[in-house]
Amino acid sequence: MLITGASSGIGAATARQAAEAGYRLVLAARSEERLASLAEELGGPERAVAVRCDVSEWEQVERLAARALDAFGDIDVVFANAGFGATRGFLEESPEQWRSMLLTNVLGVAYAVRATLPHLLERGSGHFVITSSVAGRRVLPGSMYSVSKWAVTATGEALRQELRLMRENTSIRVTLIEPGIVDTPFFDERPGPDNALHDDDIARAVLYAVSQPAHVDVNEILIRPSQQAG
Ligand code: NJP
Repeated sequence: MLITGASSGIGAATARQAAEAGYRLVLAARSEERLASLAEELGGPERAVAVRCDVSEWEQVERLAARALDAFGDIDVVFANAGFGATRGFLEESPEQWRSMLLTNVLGVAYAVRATLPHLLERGSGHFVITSSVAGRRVLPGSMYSVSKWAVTATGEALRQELRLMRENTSIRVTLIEPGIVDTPFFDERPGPDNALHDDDIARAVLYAVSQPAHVDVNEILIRPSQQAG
């Protein structure tokens, strides 16, 4: 399982649960030290490799896919999960922050698909799991983050339709994960474990999707903490 955004939060929790389930892992993010210590925790190079990768840079994502194939010879699951947010408001943040967020959240997902799709098509099967958001299902006021996540939701569905309608592939599955508020370093001021989902709650949803029988394609999982209304 190749995971982007594996250095913390949802990606790291999913790496731990996937390791428990027997997956060998390729962990990608920009924070090399955190990735390296997670890879070590999960069993070292035989079980988990850490690859520094900025998903907004095509060459780095291409190299990531190559490293994954070098390490393990095969990719079963691509979890395109890296992403970050922005303060709401069209006069907040900066044009550069928006650019960086859109490159990471939107193009980063498309690059991960592009870099690994040839391999999955060649082997004929596999699973793309993509982290969108509740904000990718409903529009939030002043939210460029929500704009980015609508594009991510569209990417998952466009990919699924391409596989079925253009490539006549019925074995590669596509799952969009759409979390509500999760208590992770995504937030500068974290909501706290009592007011939000935990990273492990989302990891369980990922493991649920990838452990279904081959004929079951779980397309979307929208998952809110019980307290969350909108
Ligand atoms: O947040 P966090 P989450 N290239 O900050 C990485 C979505 N989501 O686990 O590069 C490569 O702990 C970053 O690593 P680093 C959210 O939009 C969340 O909550 O070392 N990697 C880290 O590993 C995102 O898509 C909530 O800084 C890059 C990871 O991304 C996903 O869940 C709600 C990168 C972020 O981990 C995981 O976020 C929701 C880059 N350019 C959706 N930029 C929520 N927490 O409430 C960042 O609906 N990363």
